[in-house]
Amino acid sequence: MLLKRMVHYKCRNNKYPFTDIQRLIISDDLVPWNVENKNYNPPEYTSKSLENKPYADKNITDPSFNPKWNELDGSINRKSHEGPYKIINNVPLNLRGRTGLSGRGYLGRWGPNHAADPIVTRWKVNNGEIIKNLITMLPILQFCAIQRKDNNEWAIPGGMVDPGENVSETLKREFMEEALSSLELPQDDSIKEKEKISQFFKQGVEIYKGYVDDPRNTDNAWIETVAFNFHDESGDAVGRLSLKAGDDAKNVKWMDIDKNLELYASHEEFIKKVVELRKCHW
Ligand code: RP5
Repeated sequence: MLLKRMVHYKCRNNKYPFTDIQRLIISDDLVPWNVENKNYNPPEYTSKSLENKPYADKNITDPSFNPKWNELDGSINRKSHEGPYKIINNVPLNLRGRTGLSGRGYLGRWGPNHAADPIVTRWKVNNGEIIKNLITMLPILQFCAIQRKDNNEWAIPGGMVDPGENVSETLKREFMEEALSSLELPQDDSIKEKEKISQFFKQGVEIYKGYVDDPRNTDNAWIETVAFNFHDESGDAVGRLSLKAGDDAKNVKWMDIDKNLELYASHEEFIKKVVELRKCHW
């Protein structure tokens, strides 16, 4: 069966984040690369802030830049979770199609930029009883949400996978940095707590793997993620820890899940998949 992929819209028809660069306006039908659009000539933008950054590729025209597209390139993973992507004139083409902007924007890598998203959940309780929604009569699930410092949007506390890093390590690390502010903890602090958290992060369920409709995506660079649900059924593991925003997060909280959620990038879509898995209120 052919899987219908979502059309991206958060990286289309708007200004590129924190710039005055307006993307070319592209209607839904003109998004796919295989639909001819002879006059397509989008503006180009690659942030100067990427120059000489250890996590960033060189300019595509730099003769010393010889990436192995669609492969594991040393410790840099240039493979997409969704199979091979096309290269035209030595530049990767966005998996979902046109975004109205060429270049790399703020993204470090040409092609896929790999992220990981830990969706940590617990039941909403009152005096030990799980609270149900009065209309659907289904239990209410909460997830640990952070408010991003860059644009104030609420999101899953995800982050980029470091070169050579195992995704399971990224999932735990990002949660600890953004939701528990682990970067501020003294090294020897609460060793028992850390052990408990490590155990908790061993029992995740994969929810989604692939393209993210992130506002930073361009025609030649995009974010992909692996999202895992880590559920604290009893609420005694991570569910009872005091959350503290850290690193790229300005706020953190347990957020009730329902269909009115408005989250960063494709994060609502990932939460919806957790709802199906946990059979809870939406
Ligand atoms: C989203 O951006 C991913 O789903 C992940 O949550 C996040 C990674 O970017 P940073 O938070 O590191 O900026 O597309």
